[in-house]
Amino acid sequence: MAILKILQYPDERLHTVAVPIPVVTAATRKLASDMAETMYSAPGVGLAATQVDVHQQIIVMDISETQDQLLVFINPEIIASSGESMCEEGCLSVPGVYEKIRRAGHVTVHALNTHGESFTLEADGLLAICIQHEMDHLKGKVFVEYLSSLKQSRLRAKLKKHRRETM
Ligand code: K1U
Ligand code: ZN
Repeated sequence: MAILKILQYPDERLHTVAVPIPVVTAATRKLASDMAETMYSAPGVGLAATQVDVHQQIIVMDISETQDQLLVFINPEIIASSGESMCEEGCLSVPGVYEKIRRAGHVTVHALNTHGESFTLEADGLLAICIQHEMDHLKGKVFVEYLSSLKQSRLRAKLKKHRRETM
C-alpha cells in the first residue's frame, strides 16, 4: 500500500472531470487500497481519486468511529435524492476550512464494488453528505465553489498568504 499526495485547492487539476472505469481490475483494487490508506492517514472520512490526481470515477469512504467500515464506490451514480440538509463540511484538499453547504438529505447511489459487482445503497446523514461531496470531486467541483464569490476570493487570498508564509 502507499500514501498518495493530496492535491491542494486551488490546484487546477482538482477541476478535471473523471472518466468511468470500463473494467475493474487488480490495478483498480490497488488504487482503492492506496486511496483508503491515504484517507485513514490524513485523517479523513472520504477521498475521491481526483484528489490524488487520478481522473477515474472511484471514491473511498469510511464514516465509522472504528475505521473498519470501508466503502468503495466505482462509477457511482445518484439515482434518487430527496430532502434537504445544511451541514458543515471539510475537505482534505482545503485544510482548515469548514463551511455549511446545502445538499440533499437522502440519496440512493448505484455503483460497482472492487469485484466489479453492482450495488445500490440508500444513505442519509453524514454518509449522504460525504457521497455528494466526493461525487462533486469526480465532476471537478470543490465544496468551496458553492460559497459566494466574495467568500471564495477571500479564501483564495487567505490560502495564498498561508502558503507564502509556510514556504
Ligand atoms: O473529500 C475530502 O476531502 C474528505 C472530507 C469528506 C467530508 C467530510 C465532512 C463533510 C463532507 C465531506 C473529509 O474527510 S474532511 C476531514 C473530516 O471530516 C474528518 C477528519 C478527521 C476525523 C473525522 C472527520
Ligand atoms: Zn473534499
